[in-house]
Amino acid sequence: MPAFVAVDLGATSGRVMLGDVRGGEITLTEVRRFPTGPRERPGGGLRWDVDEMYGEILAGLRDTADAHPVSIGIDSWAVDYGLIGPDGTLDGDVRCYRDPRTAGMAQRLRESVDDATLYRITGLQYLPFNTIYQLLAEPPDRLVDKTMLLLPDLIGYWLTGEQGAEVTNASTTALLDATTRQWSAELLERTPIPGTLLPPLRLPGTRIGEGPGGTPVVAVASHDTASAVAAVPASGERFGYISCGTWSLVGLELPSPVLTEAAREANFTNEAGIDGTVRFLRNTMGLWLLSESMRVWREQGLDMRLSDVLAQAMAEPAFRSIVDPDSPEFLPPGDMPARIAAACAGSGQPVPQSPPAVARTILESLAVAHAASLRTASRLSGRELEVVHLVGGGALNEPLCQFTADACGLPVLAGPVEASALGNVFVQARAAGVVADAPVAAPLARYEPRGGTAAWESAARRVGLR
Ligand code: LRH
Repeated sequence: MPAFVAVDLGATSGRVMLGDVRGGEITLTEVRRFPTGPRERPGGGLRWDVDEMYGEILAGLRDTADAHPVSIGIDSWAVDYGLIGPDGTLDGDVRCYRDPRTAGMAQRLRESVDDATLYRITGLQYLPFNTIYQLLAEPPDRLVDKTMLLLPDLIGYWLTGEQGAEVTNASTTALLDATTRQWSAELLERTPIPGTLLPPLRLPGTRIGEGPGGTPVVAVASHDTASAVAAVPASGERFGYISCGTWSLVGLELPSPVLTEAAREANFTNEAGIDGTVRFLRNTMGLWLLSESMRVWREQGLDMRLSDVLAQAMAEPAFRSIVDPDSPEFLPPGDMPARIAAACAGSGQPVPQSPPAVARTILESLAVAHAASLRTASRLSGRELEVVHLVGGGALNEPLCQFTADACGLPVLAGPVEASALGNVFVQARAAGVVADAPVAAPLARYEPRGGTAAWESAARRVGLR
């Protein structure tokens, strides 16, 4: 039975998984799990401990050796990178996208490239941490003589010695042309970012090189969201997806980018998917709001499990207070419950007074945002939706799945939970000629919409979500 190793790095935990393929079906086994979360370096900003992550990955790979894997693939969150110097070593830290160092960089870029031009070229939604803004925040001489490797490409380089940029993740940098899928010569000309920084592009399914024990390392859809969407068990075209974990990535799979002014104004992104597909989606802050709240409550001495907080949240009154999950103040780590309280007070709504009340606000607000993004995606693309696939860790959050079905007025099919790892294995197995079709995983659960969507739409209007 051929086996493939998926290294799947998330913003709170990383996993090394073994994917066995039998009769076209992929079964995943977790070999190793380790925490990844960003750390503050005193005076040096928020960064990822990539050395520790790499040690964990190597340990996980050693544990898979007995399965004699056909290949290894790596995916992770987008946009963050390491700089490799002329001597081939990592120069400095890999900074976390939640670091506020990019403040003011959008304005600086506008001096040479206006927003409409940037969108026409890249099709990328404005997010303050897009790689282009992170690079502009670097001292310019730091970029001279360097090669930028996005995180999965950096791990791939350490494993094989080969440098490159996998295209699904490269599309999140705002340096890739969404139409040609090449680095944009126009942007390189008009910004101080040196073209020499960007390594050659590679497509999902190409061999990167030889890894530990001679096992090939294969480029997968190395952006975790691209891998997750490749694993959405949908049939037909009329589906929306929510890749729900730290972030909720909410949108549609399309054959070509939507680069209209309306799409730009709605802040929709056109990220590159496998086989030339486009992920037309909007980022919503996601379960980060809840996990960061839980972290703060625990620090304050709360002794409750997430499942208890969620159960008690269901006993709280409906629609008491709604926030826009994408308000910029929710992006950095910190006292999330206090920020949510301030947002409620600031919009004249009752301030949630307990962890379950805050959790209720978060769950309803996320569902409101999910529905708003799907409605907008459908309007902008002209595609009608019949069903929503919610994949990733959020598929285990029953209240969120139910509220999302209610707010969208559409059935929600939840699962698979490990969608990124599944998509990762799928691309490797296809490259090896072992499978042909996208993985089909039985949904964990189906949530039918209850009642009409009017109350949800009015909640959305309260915070100006469209
Ligand atoms: C999800 C994700 C998302 C990006 C963000 C930085 O893990 O890759 O698609 O926008 O992290």
